[in-house]
Parts: sequence; C-alpha cells; structure tokens
Amino acid sequence: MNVAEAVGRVLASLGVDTAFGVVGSGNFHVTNALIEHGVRFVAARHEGGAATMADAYARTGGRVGVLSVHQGPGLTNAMTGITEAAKSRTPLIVLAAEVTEPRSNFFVDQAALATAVGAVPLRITSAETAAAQTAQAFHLARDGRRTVLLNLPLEVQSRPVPTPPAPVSLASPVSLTSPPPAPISQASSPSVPVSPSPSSVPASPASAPSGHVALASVPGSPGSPGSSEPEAREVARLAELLGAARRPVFVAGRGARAAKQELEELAERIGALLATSAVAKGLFRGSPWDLDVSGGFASPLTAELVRGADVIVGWGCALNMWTMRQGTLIGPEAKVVQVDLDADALGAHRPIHLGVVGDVALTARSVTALLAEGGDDLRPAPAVRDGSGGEAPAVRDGSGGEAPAVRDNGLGEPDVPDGSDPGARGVPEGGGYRSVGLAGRIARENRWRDVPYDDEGGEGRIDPRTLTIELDDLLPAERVVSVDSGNFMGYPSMFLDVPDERGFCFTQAFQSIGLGLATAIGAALAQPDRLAVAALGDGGALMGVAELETVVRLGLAMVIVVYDDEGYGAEVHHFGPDGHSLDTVTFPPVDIAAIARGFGCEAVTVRDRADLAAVAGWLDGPRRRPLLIHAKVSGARGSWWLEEAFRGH
Ligand SMILES: Cc1ncc(C[n+]2csc(CCOP(=O)(O)OP(=O)(O)O)c2C)c(N)n1
Ligand SMILES: [Mg+2]
Repeated sequence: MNVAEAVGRVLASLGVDTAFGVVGSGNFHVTNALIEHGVRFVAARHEGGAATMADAYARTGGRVGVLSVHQGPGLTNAMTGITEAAKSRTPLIVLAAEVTEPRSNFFVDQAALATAVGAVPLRITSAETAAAQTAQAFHLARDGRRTVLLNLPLEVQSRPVPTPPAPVSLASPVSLTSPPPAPISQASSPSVPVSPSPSSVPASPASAPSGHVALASVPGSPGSPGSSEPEAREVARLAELLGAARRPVFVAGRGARAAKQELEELAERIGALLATSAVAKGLFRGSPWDLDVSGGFASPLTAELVRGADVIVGWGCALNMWTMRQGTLIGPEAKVVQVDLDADALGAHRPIHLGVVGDVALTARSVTALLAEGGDDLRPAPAVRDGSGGEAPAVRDGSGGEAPAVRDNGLGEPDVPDGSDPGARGVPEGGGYRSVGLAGRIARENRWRDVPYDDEGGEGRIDPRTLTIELDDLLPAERVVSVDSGNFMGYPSMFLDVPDERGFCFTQAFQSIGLGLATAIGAALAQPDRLAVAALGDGGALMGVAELETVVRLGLAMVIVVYDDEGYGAEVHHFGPDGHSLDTVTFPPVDIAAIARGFGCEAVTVRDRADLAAVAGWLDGPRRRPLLIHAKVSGARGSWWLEEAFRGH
C-alpha cells in the first residue's frame, strides 16, 4: 500500500461515503482507493462543478464533503467553489495532487491559493504520518467546520506505507498506531488566513511546509482553545433580556440549523416570532410563528414584524446587510443580540447590545432552563385584553416582575377574539409577540404568493412570479431547492416553499453566478427521496451547463428551471436606468431547451401558463430523464430585492 492508497482508505474508514471530482494522473490513485474502499465517486465535468457538488452534499446531507482534483489547473478550476465552501464554513476536504517543483508546468503555490480564500492548507508530508494527517484533516473539517485543502505531493503519494494503517475511529483521530504528524509549519497566526513564513521554507520538497499551517493553531482543531458552552454570566444576561422582551424576534442562521427544537422551546416560553436568514430557510416550517426569511427576501409582513421587534436575537447568524436589509429592519429602540460559536462573528456587521459566545442549541437550552427556574419573574406576563380591541403597552408594577398587562404588538392592528379567525384556530395565546390575531395575519399574509401583484407577462413571456407560483403548486412538497445568483433569484427563494432547512441550498456566500446546477446535483445526491429543483438564470445556466451531462449520466430525476431574460438581468437593471449601453450584458436568444435535449434531458419551453401542462405530464410520468424548463420570462424591471443588492456594491 502506498500513501495515496492509505489516504483513500483512511477517509473511507472515517465514514466518507461520497466524493466528487475530476480525475487526472495526480489524483487517479487516491480516487481509486476511495472507490475500492466503498466510497461512491461522482465524476463531474468541471472541477468548479465538482467543488460545489461536494459543498452542497455536505450542507444538505450533514456530512463531510470530499473533492478530488488534479494538481495545478485541477485545483484552480475548483477555486470558486472552494471559496464558496470556505466562506460558508462547509466541512469539506479537498484532496489535491501537488507538484512541489517550481519548474513544472503544473506548479502553483497551492497552499497560498487555499489561504487566500479562507481554506486551511494542510499537506501529507511522509508515509509514516499519512494516516494520522488524513484523520486530522477530517477532524478539522468536521469539528472545526473548515474547508481543508489536503495537498498530496506526487513524490509522497507513491511512497510505500510501512504498515497498512488501521481503520481510524472518529472519536480518537489522534490515537492512531502511526506516529502523530510532525508540525506542518511554523505558522504564527492563530487563525486563517495564515501568511507563509519565510523561515519555514523547506529544505526538501517532501516535507515542504511553505504556507501550510500547524493544526493546533487552527480554531476547532484538536487542542485549540475555546468551548461551545456559553458562559453562565452571558446566559443570565440573555435570559434577563429575553425575560423582559415584549416583542422578541429570533433570526436563525447557518449556525442554528441543528437547533430547531431548542430555539422553538425558548421562543415558546418568551413568545418570540421565528425568522431565518436565507441559508436557514425552512428551519421553522410548521410553526404558526414562522416568518420565513428575514432580509431582502422578506415579505412585507415579515419586514413589518421584524421592524417592530424590541429584541432581535441572531442565532448563529451574522445579521449582515442581507438579513437585516442594511440595518433598516432593526427598529430604533430594538436591542440586538448575537449568539455565535465564533467570538469574531459578534458585532462584525452591526453594533450589538449583547454577544454570547457559544453553541446555539446549548445556549438556547440554558436560557430556557434559567427562565424556567426564574418562573414568572423572568417571563413576560400573558396578555390581558382591554376589551377595546386594541392593545396598550405593558406596565411595570415596580416589584421586579410585570403586572398583568395588555401588549402593544406594534402592529397598529386590533387583536381578534380567540376563534373568530379561521387562520388562527388551534393556536395558543403565546404571550410576548404572539397573539391569536397575529397568527391569523401570518397565516393569511406572510407568503409572497399572498401579496397582490400585476402580472407583467404577455407577448410570449411569462411573469416570473406567475411561473414560480404555478411551479410551487405543481411540484411535490418534498423537494430540495437550489438557487443560482442573479436578478431572478428572489422568485424561487420566496415563491417556492420548502419542507425544512434541508430543503433549501443557498450557495451564495461568494455571490458567484454559475453554481446553481452543481448545487442541485450535490443536494439531490444527499437527499435522494426528494425532488431536486435547480433554479437558474440564463447566465448562470450557461456558465455551469457542462454539468447537465452529469445530471443525465447519474440518472437524477431533477427539475431545472431556467429564468431566461436573454441577459445578465442583474446588470441590466443595475445600469439600464442610468442610460448606459447594455451591449455587454445582453445576449441574443439561445435555445436552452434544445441544448438540454442534446445532453439527454427532457425539455419544455414555457411562454405562458398553458405551457406548464408539460411539467405536470413529466411529473405524472416515469421521470426517467431530468426535465429542463426553459422559461422565457418577462423582465421589464428589476426584482424588488435587487435594490438592496445594489446598495451593497
Ligand atoms: C462568477 C460571476 N461573474 C459575474 C458576476 C456578476 N453578476 C452578478 S448577477 C449576473 C447576471 C446573472 O445573469 P443570469 O444568470 O441570467 O440571471 P439574471 O440576473 O438575468 O436574472 C452577473 C454577471 C458574478 N456574481 N459572478
Ligand atoms: Mg438572465
């Protein structure tokens, strides 16, 4: 057994079940070793696609993703997808062959590439340490939530491994029979990005540490400082704040995707409404207090309710310009709190009143327990109606608790008596921000499809809102939706409902176009029981089009919707109003349906509602081939959320 084979074997023994990549001579052996040990290998048509597939697979499958690439251009082709993964803290291992001889055509400073985009560069340095280093890379990816570039120098790959490595246990990646890895570099910075240190330039390429990092210096790695338990003092401050809150709103982000139950329990106790950032869309599905996404995609009611909050808690959520609409969703009197594993995330995007470092689920549970202990002293009083149909502000009784009070829910709208609103039947009076009347409003008004609009379709073009509402009705509820970037992206994000947080995959941390189709492939493989839906613009679709062959080859019964406005709509609407020439961002018509058929898809061109009958036909049929819906969409104006995006440029 050589090093390449040992690396594949160790990853398989650690539970890797799927890897993505494009195979060249440098990663041929390691990829085959993965396959030999039971790992499914998905061959993509471009490394950019493979990287994003692995990212989406990890996100929606809750696993460590693995990508295998050739040295040099194999890695550079994958860099956009790797950047997206690193920015999203996706647990991902990039197995990259590496040449260390600068005169080679393939040479590029691979560690520097990784460092530049926020990934962690590691390297297998010897036959003796290969197994342990592989296990530690895995551990860092999984437990440190890092995107790790594991460089495999060609001359090290071929060395014989003295003893076949024993299967590695997840619990004890450092208790390997093989000796622990030598420190890979003298890197001085405790966090990435790490600058290569001149003093660490290697004498021999095989142990070349240039730019690679010492594992113990990376947050989340074994032996690194930090704990996910919040400090008791911070928990107490949060409990106090929430205990006194009258209109609390939770905004759950990526870091809260595993804490649904804990957050719902705490929200129940204090009467909080529940919203998410786009990446956590679907997390609170089923709750009558679910506001869906906060930010640019928020419906008018969600925006109104978040703006009316007196306490906003971002749980594992950056509260960035998108989620908070440049801060305009935060009312002037609102207290803002952030709970995050990463101390650096606290207050990074806007001033906060309180920051708690800790795991979201642990923190929520601790706060709930503290409020339960504190009893009514810490809990807002339940509402008492004043009989006038309106609500008055709560009044403090001076005793430390709150007198029974009627609430001002900030909506300027009278509450309705229990049971008089069909939308609210069975909804308990919750206290805090919750009321029967509000539950009724959320049920009636919160979905974008309930917001009236003038259909702007006609002359052979369908309104993208009408298209998406029709698709929402047609497509089965058990779905996973992946969205590319562009003007169109709000339509699928807001008009397509999803069953839970794993039903939405939003690879937009880098705001790259062209990742949507590969995202959908990764998500489809992670959740084979769901219908995968890819929503793309014509620009993003053509940028990532090579992976249509992958969809067909894998036999994925996927629906791919292309919102075709024959141009880079986002740029057209950005610059058009100022009278600039749009020649660089508009294109002649392309028969994307015909292209899809060429790859082996079924395809339909949609110009109005009636054309969607073909979609119903495909859904009722055997779905042997993927379906591409080439929608010729109307595009006279930019989408409502695009205004937000322009302000961020
Ligand atoms: C890789 C990359 N290149 C360029 C851009 C700039 N950009 C943002 S949106 C967009 C247009 C996307 O066009 P399309 O996919 O057709 O969607 P539309 O905006 O027309 O709805 C471009 C070029 C980007 N974000 N990413
Ligand atoms: Mg377009």
